[in-house]
Amino acid sequence: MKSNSQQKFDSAFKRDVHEGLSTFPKFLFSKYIYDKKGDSLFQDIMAMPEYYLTGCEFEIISNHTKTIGELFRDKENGLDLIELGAGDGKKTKVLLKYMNENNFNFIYKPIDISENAVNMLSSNLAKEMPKLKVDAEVGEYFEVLENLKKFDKRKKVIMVLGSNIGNLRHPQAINFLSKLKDSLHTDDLLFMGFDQKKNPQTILDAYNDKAGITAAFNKNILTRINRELGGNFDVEKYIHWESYNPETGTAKSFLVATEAMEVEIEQIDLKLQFDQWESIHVEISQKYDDKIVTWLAQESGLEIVTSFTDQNEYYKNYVFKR
Ligand code: AVJ
Repeated sequence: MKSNSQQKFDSAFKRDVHEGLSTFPKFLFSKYIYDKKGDSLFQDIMAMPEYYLTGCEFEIISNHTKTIGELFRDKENGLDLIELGAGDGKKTKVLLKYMNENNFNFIYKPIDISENAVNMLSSNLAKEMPKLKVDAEVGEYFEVLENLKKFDKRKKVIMVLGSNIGNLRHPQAINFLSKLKDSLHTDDLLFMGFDQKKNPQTILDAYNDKAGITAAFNKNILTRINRELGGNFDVEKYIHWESYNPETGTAKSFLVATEAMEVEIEQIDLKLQFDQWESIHVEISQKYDDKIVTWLAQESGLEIVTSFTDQNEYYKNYVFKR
């Protein structure tokens, strides 16, 4: 049965914002950070010295290009390489180049929730690798999973880089992995990046940079609500707060109201009250180790084929099959 709030709104964004800000404790989904400004702030995050994830995964893919590529190869029919959450494709390009130069007969299918990111990647690839066959798509993970069934004619490799799975709590991650498994045939592979547990300070620093880029990134969700839904958040009156729990491996970010405030969001007809120091939970970035990944795989019916890590063992890319 549909609840009232589901019937009232004409977009998921409106519905989710209404729901998240009407409950206690307040929350918003981090996927809504990524508009044009959010995409560009995330690009800045990936370039920060504190945000080690991108560099580690780049190191892994660069140091093991051949091994990884050859795992993907299908000599007879070639393959479809599908990337969920492709972003700017900086790390993927290393693999694409190798595959392009070594007779892999393949199509690259990048998928991202950001139309802006997909367009930039497509035009960039057309320039840098004109011979590459690219078939880009805008969409959300779970929607797109259904369409993966189209790619059933030959070997398929699904990639999810950047520890993007870390935005999901374990039950959702298992749901996501199970659906990915359902779309895999015997010879298909899943190549996925998982940021690892490490010194808690290193993790905190990655999500709490001194220049305030991560703060601006998280606050962008309020700016977006102001612009797109007619909100009147006084963005300056919220601080970004990061926490990391070494027991669970969960990094969580919050926006915290520095004073009591009233906020109105016109288009969803919502008036809300913030107490001083009340929080909005905006993101989780889960950290993993082999035990957790093995457990997630087991729960999802996947088998770990192999894994690759960087020199510091900060980050790991796992290869799964069903
Ligand atoms: C793109 C979800 C992997 O959680 O590390 C970076 C997003 N948020 N800094 C992450 C993010 C703050 C990032 N993911």
